[in-house]
Amino acid sequence: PVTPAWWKEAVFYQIYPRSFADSDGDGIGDLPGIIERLDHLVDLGVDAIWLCPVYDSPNDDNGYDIRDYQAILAEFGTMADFDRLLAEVHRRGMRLVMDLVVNHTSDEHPWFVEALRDPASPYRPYYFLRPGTGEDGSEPPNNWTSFFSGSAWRHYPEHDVWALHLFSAKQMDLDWDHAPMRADVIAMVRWWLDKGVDGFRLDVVNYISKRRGLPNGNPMIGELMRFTGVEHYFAGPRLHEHLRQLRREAFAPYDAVAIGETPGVGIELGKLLTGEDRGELDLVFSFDHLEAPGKVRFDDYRYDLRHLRRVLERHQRAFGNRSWSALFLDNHDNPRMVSKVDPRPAHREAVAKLLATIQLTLRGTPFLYQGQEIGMVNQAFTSIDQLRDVESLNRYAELRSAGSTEQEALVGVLAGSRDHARTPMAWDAGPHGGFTTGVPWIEGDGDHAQCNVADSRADERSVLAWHRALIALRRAHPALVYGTVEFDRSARGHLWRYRRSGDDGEVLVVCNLSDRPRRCRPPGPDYALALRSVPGGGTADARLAAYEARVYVRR
Ligand code: ISL
Repeated sequence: PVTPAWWKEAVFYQIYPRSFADSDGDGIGDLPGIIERLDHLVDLGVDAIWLCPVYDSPNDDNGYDIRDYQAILAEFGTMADFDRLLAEVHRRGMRLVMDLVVNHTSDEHPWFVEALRDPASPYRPYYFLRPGTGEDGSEPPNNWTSFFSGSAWRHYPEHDVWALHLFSAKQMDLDWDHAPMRADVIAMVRWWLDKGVDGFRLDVVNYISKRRGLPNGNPMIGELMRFTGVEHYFAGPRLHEHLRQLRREAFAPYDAVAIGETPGVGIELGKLLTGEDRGELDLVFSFDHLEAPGKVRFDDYRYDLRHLRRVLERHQRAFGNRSWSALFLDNHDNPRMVSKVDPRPAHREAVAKLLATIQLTLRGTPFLYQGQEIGMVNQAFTSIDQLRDVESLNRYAELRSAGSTEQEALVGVLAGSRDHARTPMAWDAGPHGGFTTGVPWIEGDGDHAQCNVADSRADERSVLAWHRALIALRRAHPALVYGTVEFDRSARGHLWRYRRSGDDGEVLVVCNLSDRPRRCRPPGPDYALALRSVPGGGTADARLAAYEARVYVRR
């Protein structure tokens, strides 16, 4: 038996505001733009929105570098626009979850400005400001590296001090062991919850506790991506304690949902963080399924869906009834999964439908990312000038200074660039896909003529229609939320078959994970075919087309 909760039943939809809908023609998505498009989400059938950061920010990392937690980024609108958005979301019976970025702030946040300026400032201990090492202090305090290239330390020679930043040089890590800092964060979280937001997605929240003394990292660990130091903070000594305080003092009094973004925690720690008696998080995002073994995001390769099957089966078997997990394939930090699986346009729709089926019928809370519902794919970027993301640009510069040619450096960045997921949402076949009447902050490559919301709505066989049907099916069959999951051991390799069973009945899912047709004995007459992703053939058809998915309901 599973304890019921709205966030277990909900289908979430992630909005990346900068690229969703622009209402005023400045080329940048905004809050009024989101409001204008809310009915698309109602039509799709989603229950809740995760809104990426909309706070005041100098935008070094598109809002993940916050300057003021209690103000709205001017490009996105005003606090009045935000209040209207929240009211409009609630009026439609949906919920709104915001992004909480409290591992770090912008270097332009007043706390950091003060901390840097005045060594005696009460804000000094909010951050990791340390003297340099080496004879003249010209070496960083330790060997940790930034996720966005180079050392994790920024040197301020004029202040004779170094500041820790695990991400960009404008994203300064907060010291969670400092109680007054935690109290300020908790007050800020409560301020938003008082407004009525329904919860938060907590950015890299498993990184908040750093090992005291900040010892050097072992370069062998995290070697694949050259991240040195991770073992000292990816699940630091006081992580659970800090999460419990945040839960107790901020989330619990409002019954708000806490969704952790937790890169690298693995199954056991994921279970611990979401354990229902532990008072920490409700859901976690884990990332183990996103790359094939031995591969990293920047490798250019075809993703074999048998890997997805292996990881998800292991995860689903292990997670049990007392902890819960988020299910996602796309987000704003990753190239589009459809492109990774099979970049050939002829397979796009089938792959998009197959992925949707997996995501919406397995156990866990599905998070769709904008554009996924119409099958948006990666962009054919051809020049570094088209890229905007700080991670891509830093990596490119790093490769160039290590001796790569322009072409080599571009190739080294393209496959993994987060910008693939950040191109404008395609609303219609018009200029810039109806995203803006101006010049978009990042260009799309014209693909919106083939793939957009307006045309998809008019086509009952579209990827959009398939998402809508799956979401409706999920709503009609609680077994798809609370039921057990059982994987059919006789179906091997590319043929994936699993059952979701609950008090209300049973749903059977059959997937062909390959680009070749497969034979598959249809289930007996007890099962009615509810959905089939590839048109043609009858219920008893024993041949699955390339990437076909079918969903049967037991009579
Ligand atoms: O290892 C990583 C970097 O390549 C990732 O797992 C990284 O930790 C993760 O993508 C963190 O993402 C979140 O925090 C970042 C921000 O840039 C991302 O957009 C956000 O989702 C820093 O705030």
